[in-house]
Amino acid sequence: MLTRIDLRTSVPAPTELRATLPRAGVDVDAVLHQVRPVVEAVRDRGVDAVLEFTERFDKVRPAGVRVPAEELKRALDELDPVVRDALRESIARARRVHTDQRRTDVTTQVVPGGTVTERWVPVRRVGLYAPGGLAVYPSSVVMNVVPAQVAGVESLVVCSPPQAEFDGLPHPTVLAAAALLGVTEVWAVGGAQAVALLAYGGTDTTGEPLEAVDMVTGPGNIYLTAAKRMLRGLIGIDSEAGPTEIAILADAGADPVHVAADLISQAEHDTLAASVLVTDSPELADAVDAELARQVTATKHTDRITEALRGKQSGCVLVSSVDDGLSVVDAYAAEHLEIQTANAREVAARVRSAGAIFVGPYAPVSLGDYCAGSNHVLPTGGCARHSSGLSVQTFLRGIHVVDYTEEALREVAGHVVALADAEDLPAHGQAVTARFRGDR
Ligand code: HSO
Ligand code: ZN
Repeated sequence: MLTRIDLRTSVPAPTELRATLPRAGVDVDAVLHQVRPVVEAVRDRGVDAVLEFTERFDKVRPAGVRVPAEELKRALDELDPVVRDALRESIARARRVHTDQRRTDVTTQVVPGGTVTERWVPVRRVGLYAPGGLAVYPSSVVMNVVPAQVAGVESLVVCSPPQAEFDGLPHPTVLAAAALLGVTEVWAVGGAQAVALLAYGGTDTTGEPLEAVDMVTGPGNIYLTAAKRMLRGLIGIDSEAGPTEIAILADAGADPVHVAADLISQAEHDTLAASVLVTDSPELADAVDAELARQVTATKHTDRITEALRGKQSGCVLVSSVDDGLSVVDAYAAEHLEIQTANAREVAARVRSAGAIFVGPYAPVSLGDYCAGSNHVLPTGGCARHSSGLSVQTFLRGIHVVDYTEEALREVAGHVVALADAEDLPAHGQAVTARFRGDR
């Protein structure tokens, strides 16, 4: 079922290796021309334009953008208690992990009388996006809201696309998750128009203001991602999210039933989702293929999963050792990486690039999707080489506060002047010496 790539004789150097490995070719730039008119219309005509695009893309015209408070309450009241308890557990575990990510201000005494303090200040207002599409994502509401709340963000709005099936409201479980988290502001808007409205703000059909935000986070489709790329700068964004990915580094001791189940679990998201097995055992590769064939027909979303597993973004990479496997998974830099080898903890400790690492036989990616306590908004498309997933840090800015006494400045003045002169920026030096004119 998975296309094989045989690297048993040699593993190329990282750059070439990256080009060899399977990956979805998602071209965000190619849709920018479609997204630009949407963004500009929302900038110029506000909510009128938003509702037109919503009608066109989501096939429903909500009465307004902001979801009334009674709808949030109703969604929570009507939520299946089993799901409510599960969401509560997910929130509690995520809060535990994210609380430990909080930063404390650090003051460094650089010289006597001269200090630099790094002061951590939360972004004031953020927009958090939970996608619609093929599935419903209340868990993504949790994963966005928890780090923002723990960071101390003072004002946040959750956005999710309106559903025709629910009279133009976002999915009720998304609303219920927001309510459970104590979120009071939810907008029924999705796609590029959501990012544009978050960036520019507007006025709702009720006359109420829809306040612009400083930052937008959360995964979405390619149009939402294109809008984030376009508006970055005016607003902050997290890393751009592409289709979800799972890579599994497994040896002969791994259980093919579990490996196949985990590959299938992420293929379930999207026909473009990537499932990649890296193994030094051709026997395991065969057994996983057989299991995939068996399990795919026995699960609900067979068509979508089959297309994802057969797509050029998925595959099985054969290597001659776990060490070589590590080179492969580092070059690939998966959003999610499972280590199902002997000494999984030691192998995992040697990984340099992945959005999140799942260690051993009892840490499947779907645990992390919902209830591990870790965050599931993670870098895709190889961005794990340079970026991390969503965390409290995402919503904080480290401001350097510089505090020097007269003496401390006088003592370093000569060096500032020398560097300013070396850069042919003498006025920089003069700004320092102006303070010590009387000295000369
Ligand atoms: N695996 C997805 C997150 C998710 N899975 C939400 C289920 N619901 C991207 O990390
Ligand atoms: Zn998932």
